[in-house]
Amino acid sequence: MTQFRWIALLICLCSFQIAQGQETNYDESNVPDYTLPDLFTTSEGTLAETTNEWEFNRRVEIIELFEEHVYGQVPDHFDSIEFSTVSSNPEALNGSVTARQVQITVGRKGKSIRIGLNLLIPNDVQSPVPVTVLINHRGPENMDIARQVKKDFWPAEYIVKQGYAAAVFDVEDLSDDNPETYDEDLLKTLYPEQLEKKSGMRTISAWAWGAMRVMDYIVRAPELDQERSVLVGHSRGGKTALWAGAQDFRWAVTVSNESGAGGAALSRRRFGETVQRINSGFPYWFTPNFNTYNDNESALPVDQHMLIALIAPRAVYVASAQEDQWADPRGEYLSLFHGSRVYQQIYGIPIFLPPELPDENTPVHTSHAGYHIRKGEHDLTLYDWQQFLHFSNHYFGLE
Ligand code: GTR
Repeated sequence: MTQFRWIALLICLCSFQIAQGQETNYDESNVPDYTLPDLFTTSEGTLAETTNEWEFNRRVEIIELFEEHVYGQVPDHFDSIEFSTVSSNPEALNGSVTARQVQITVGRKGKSIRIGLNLLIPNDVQSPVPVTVLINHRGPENMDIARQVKKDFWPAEYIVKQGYAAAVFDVEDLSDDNPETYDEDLLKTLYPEQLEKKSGMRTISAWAWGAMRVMDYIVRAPELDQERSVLVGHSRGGKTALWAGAQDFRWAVTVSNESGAGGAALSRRRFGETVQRINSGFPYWFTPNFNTYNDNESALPVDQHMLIALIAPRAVYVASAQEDQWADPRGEYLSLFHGSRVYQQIYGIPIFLPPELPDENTPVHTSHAGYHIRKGEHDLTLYDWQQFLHFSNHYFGLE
């Protein structure tokens, strides 16, 4: 082969790889120029300036855009919901905590699904107690109510010591994290019509739906304080937390830990995991319409800063990890930075976040928006939980 042919073949292979989305960009200088969709300008070109214009017009429109193009719908209709206590031990953790297992049964059109909820509620705190809920996608070892298995992913002892109830549910009760079986629970049982729609719900929306049913329990449990509720998700769970918190006003604080692509990270930066990579790796997470934006992010009518904005005026927390470049820490921070403009502009709540990514292990906490980038790798650690609760304590006036 001549030298020319070799070069031609190499160019061809490289462009094929790029077309296949195999190249991962970790170089800031390769981030393309991009313009984010304006938070406040509606598709008709009008500007949302007042709380009413934001809440009843632009905000509603943004939710519909996320449903249509990214996550699919989260249906809010069902026929029945029941809560039953499966077990209760008021003497857990040397008598300091009540351990309770709850079963949530939701029915529609004669069929039903069940969600298990594990709770550890501190006994010595004045009721109703603030509550954290973890969206768990890492299996039973991260939600052991008997505390035989203890992991920092759900550091229940620490959480209850801070005076919060620690609650956790398993995403697999809603939708398996599996391309073959993801539709077997919530989707096929309660909302089969969603599978027919191009903007139908898939796993992230199914898991967000589950978080909303957990909130249905919290508002009915007299010992839990919905007004001091904190929804926490890590990675795929973080994407879910943001999508649930964006829609469900009942959560007081929404926490995204290292949620990356399709979570807090700005899609248009194409840094680390891209829309194309996530859609090919996890085709069952997002609505089929999201594929339209594979290597075509600038055509998206939304970007992830708008998801953050939907949470206002309630509090939002975004966390990153320095070695987790796949999740694009800078893109996660910039989402918070741009999205949090809504607090000041619509609600008159000043948020002073620095324009550049904060230093490692140096949390930046404002009254309604918090951020930290932790040293180390992709994970949900005790350090992360400590920052979430420190921020929440401040937001709830607990310190
Ligand atoms: C990765 C995926 C990310 C993130 C992560 C996780 O494989 O690409 O989007 O969700 O998994 O959930 O830990």
